[in-house]
Amino acid sequence: MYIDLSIYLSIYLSIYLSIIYLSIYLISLSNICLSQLHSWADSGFVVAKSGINCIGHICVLFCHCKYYMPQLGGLAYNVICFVLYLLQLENYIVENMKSEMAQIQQNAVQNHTATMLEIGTSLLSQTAEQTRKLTDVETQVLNQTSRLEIQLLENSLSTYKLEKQLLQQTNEILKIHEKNSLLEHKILEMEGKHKEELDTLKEEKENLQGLVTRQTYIIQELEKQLNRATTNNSVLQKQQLELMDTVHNLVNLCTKEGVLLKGGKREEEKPFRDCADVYQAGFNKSGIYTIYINNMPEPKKVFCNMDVNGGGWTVIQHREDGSLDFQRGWKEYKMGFGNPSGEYWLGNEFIFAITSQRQYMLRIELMDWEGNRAYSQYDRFHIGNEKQNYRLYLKGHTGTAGKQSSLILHGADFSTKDADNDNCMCKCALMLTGGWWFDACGPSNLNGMFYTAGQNHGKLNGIKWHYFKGPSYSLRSTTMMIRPLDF
Ligand SMILES: [Ca+2]
Repeated sequence: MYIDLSIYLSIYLSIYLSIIYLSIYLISLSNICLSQLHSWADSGFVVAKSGINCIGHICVLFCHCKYYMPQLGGLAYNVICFVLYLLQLENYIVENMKSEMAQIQQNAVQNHTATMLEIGTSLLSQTAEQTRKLTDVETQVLNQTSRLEIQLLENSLSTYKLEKQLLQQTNEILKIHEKNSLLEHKILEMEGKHKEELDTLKEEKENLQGLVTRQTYIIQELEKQLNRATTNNSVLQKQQLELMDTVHNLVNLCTKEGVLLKGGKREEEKPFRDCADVYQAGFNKSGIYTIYINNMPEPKKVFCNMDVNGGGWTVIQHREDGSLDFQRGWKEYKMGFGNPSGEYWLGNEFIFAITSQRQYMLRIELMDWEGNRAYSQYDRFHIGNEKQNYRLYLKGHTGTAGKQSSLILHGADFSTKDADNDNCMCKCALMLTGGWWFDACGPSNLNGMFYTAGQNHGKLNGIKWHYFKGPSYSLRSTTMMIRPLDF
């Protein structure tokens, strides 16, 4: 269809080009035959006028010009005829072409419409696709927006909660501050009260210290008075003892003379070194006897126990009623004090001298406030001299006053309130009273304070024999006595 159309168009163009060419040529001739042409035209001399309206005048012109321009010859005629033919052909073509062109145009319009419809459809489908995509995007955007809104809401909620918590914390902190203030106030009050109490206590302490000082002074005065009284008493007792001794010696003399008279012969008199000698001399009654200890310048009166465990015991310590003060110094414990008829301490110097004569054993008789009796016995006993602080030496413990020995078996020096020879950082003789072989301070002290019945419990400074009655029981009576091992 397009090819045919182009052919027609080319033909049509070539015809018009030829006509233009010829027109240019003939114009040159127009001046020659213009007048003739007009005259013929007026007379109606037109042969080829019908059907060739548009160029009828030109055809007539050329036909008539053959007469007036013979120089044109047969060629011009032929050309004109050919032109006429071409005109007729053109007319035919135009006629034919009208329907075909209409058809072509219609087809073209249909094609164009179809194309446009296709394009429209395509555009519509593309638009629909784009619309769908847009819808999707919009949906996504909406979803995203919703999520963001939800997150925003959640964040707002979290923020609200945090704010609430913050507020609560702030309130609690405020409360704590208030409590702290209250506590500080109370502490200050208490400090004030404590300070007042402390001041009061200090005052009381000072008062008490003053009282103690006064009491100590009074006690010292009383002690002095007591000492004076004791001295007086001792003098009287000494006189009494001397009288009794004299009487005793007289009795002994009478007895001996009686024995001699009875035996019919006189034995050479030997001085008694201890109560064992006395006993072996025939005196089997407990009482006071005079003995002559080796290396001692003067005789010594002692109490001889002739009853316990076969008799012959020289008593070196005895307590029974608390009538004698045992809180004494080194010199008194050295030389002894008290009365052999009652409570007394023989004296470390005498004990040393006796136990230096031969081997001795020691027996300790005890009685508690419930009337129970017990004893501790040692197979060996002697003490060192004064330079050795009258150190204690013991061996072989037996008896009923405890399975363990309450005297220090490994040895201990003698201590008094004015001679601290114990193994304690403290001064045992001052703390526990009396003179004794203290360790640190050890489980016994038979020279401690005498406590009466009912007062004897819970007394650490009493008459103590730990393995018999415990550490704080003060005993009722004690007797320490020695006898030769070979008695
Ligand atoms: Ca000490």
